[in-house]
Amino acid sequence: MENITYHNYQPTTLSFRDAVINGLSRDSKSIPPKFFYDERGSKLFAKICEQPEYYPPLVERKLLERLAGKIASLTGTGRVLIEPGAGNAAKVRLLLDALQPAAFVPMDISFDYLKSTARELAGEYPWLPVHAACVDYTHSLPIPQQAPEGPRLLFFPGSSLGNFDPGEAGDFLSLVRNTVGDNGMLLIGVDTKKSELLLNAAYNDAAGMTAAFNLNLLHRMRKELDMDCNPENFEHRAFYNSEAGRIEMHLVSKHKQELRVNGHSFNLEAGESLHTENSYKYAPEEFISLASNSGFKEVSHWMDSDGLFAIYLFEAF
Ligand code: AVJ
Repeated sequence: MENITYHNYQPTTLSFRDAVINGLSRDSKSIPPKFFYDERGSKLFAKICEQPEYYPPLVERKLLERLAGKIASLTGTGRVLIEPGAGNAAKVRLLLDALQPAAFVPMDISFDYLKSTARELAGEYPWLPVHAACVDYTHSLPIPQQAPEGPRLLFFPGSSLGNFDPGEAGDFLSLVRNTVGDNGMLLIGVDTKKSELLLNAAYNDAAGMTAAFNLNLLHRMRKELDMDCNPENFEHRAFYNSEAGRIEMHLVSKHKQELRVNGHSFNLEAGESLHTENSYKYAPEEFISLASNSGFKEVSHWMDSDGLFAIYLFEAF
């Protein structure tokens, strides 16, 4: 018997429709990046992670492989391990043997994807209780009641935090601080500031996976909201905004066009864009100070020799 429970904390339908109507109504049109991740989008993201230009997954994986034992010596074993946005849970597999968690709580916005991940994990790690929670982690981090008591460790790899504006990032870290409690710890992977050339290449891979991922939003709008928006009428744009310290992704309208949804109609000029994602980059001192404002004290942090990516271990204070 598999040691696994599933929980759906998602309101009946995540309101993609409301978010699209809302986002298209603004002066600067935008759609939140969490809507990238339907099943097709999650698969495209996994493809991005295999592209040579998109350095974060490989660099982070090498760091985690090298550091698993060290990290376990600092956290101890037997914690309840929580991972918001676990996706295919590729990263956590590098830690499970060393960390020997009392249970694993993967969270994801896509219930189908989460279920298949949980099933695979439970098969590969028969000793590990898995309590899967379908949730939009930008709103809450619900821990299933079946999860054991005991000290918690929240794992947030992949620089997912970069999607939040710095203010929201602080709020999210405070939510994490509340969720892990007084003996809690946070292990987080965060992308660093670096050469614009490398950053721009990472979000404009030659195989076009990032473009396909970005354009998938339009497929979703067509399929789920019945909108007449042809992905061919848009192009992918991604660039580093050095002043803001972030990558921006946009879907740029190739021509003047009209988008209709639920009786609303929105005009897009040629060259006008839908802003679909920010991905903030942090220098270590910036990030440590951000975390300390949310009640986390640095235990240690590590980077690869080129300083491309950083992993931080924090404890609650
Ligand atoms: C999952 C938010 C960390 O910002 O690098 C990758 C998403 N978007 N390529 C990132 C993403 C385009 C990714 N995060």
